[in-house]
Amino acid sequence: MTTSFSGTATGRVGDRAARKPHLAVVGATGAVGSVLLGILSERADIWGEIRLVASARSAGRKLTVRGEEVEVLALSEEVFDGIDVAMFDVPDEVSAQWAPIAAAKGAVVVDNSAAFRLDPDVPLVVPEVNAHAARVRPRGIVANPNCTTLSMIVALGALHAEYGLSELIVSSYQAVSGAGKDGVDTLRSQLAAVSGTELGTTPGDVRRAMGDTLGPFPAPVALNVVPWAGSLREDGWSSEELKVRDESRKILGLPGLRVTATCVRVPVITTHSLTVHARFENEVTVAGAHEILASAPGVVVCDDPEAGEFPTPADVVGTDPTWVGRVRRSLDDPRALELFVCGDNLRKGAALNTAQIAEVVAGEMTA
Ligand code: 2RA
Repeated sequence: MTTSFSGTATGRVGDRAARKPHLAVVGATGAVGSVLLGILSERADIWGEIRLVASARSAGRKLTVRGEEVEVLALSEEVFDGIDVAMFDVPDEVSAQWAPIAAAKGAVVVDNSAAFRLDPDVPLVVPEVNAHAARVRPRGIVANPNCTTLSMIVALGALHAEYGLSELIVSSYQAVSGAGKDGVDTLRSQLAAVSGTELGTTPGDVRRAMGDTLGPFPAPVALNVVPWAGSLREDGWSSEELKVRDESRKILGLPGLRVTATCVRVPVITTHSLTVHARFENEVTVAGAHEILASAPGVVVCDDPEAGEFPTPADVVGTDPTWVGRVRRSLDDPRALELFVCGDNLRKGAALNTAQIAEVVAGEMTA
């Protein structure tokens, strides 16, 4: 069956509680959008109409959600008629223009761009950590954090609730799908080019072989690690590193939290990994940390190095939780833990968290 803009969604606040909320997915044809449609099809079906929206270029395509083919509509003011919740996964400038329009038409926007994350009138929400924040949204917009922050923050939120976080030192090992389809295509073609060769044994040989096929990366990513993600900011920091700092502070409600991040791209398709040095107000134990993490919603502990058990992106990809392993108390600091954390950057790092926020908002509407 094919459905399209039905025009049946007439109600606003008055009849919301009596029916399922209507959802728009803006950016439905993108990499995160397609994961989102899969997630919407897997999770409890709380939505009335699901309307799919994209740029005019993609309008008319048919995508499957909840087992039904739905025609993609071009982004316009009218596509928000009757919509209660609008998920946006589009470039920052598109969100900056269109999220306020959707909100003015009465939809609560859940936005996965960086356009509103640090706006004091926009909550930045990870439901396992600060679901309450989604209730206060002066602009009618709730922001979804960046995938790098999201890949670690559920575990850190649980530890913070018990021990009181005072400092984070983070290194990321970021998958190429964080840089979109171009990132994935670039790694796949570079891997094909290096396969079966002796490349990677003399200075610059991989770079010379790749020529100008670096895609969105400043150096070859196959057979390499690249200490860069995002764009250049003051004093040599990258935008990605500042996001880890600013977003962690806002989500945890710790504006003075000391945070240092170094963001690195690695030849992994999907799933970001991070090493985290987390310092707390109180002394920590590994057994205590294991207990906290094992009972935290959305966290899986995988930590038995003797048996070779720790999370790796190749094992974690396609799953929903934040996976934590290599939990150690710092040798020189009884208040600090060392962790290795993995999370699928397209699922919890983007689409899943967006869907979870939207479910919190929908729950309010139907309560
Ligand atoms: C990246 N975190 O991995 C970015 C995507 N939002 O490049």
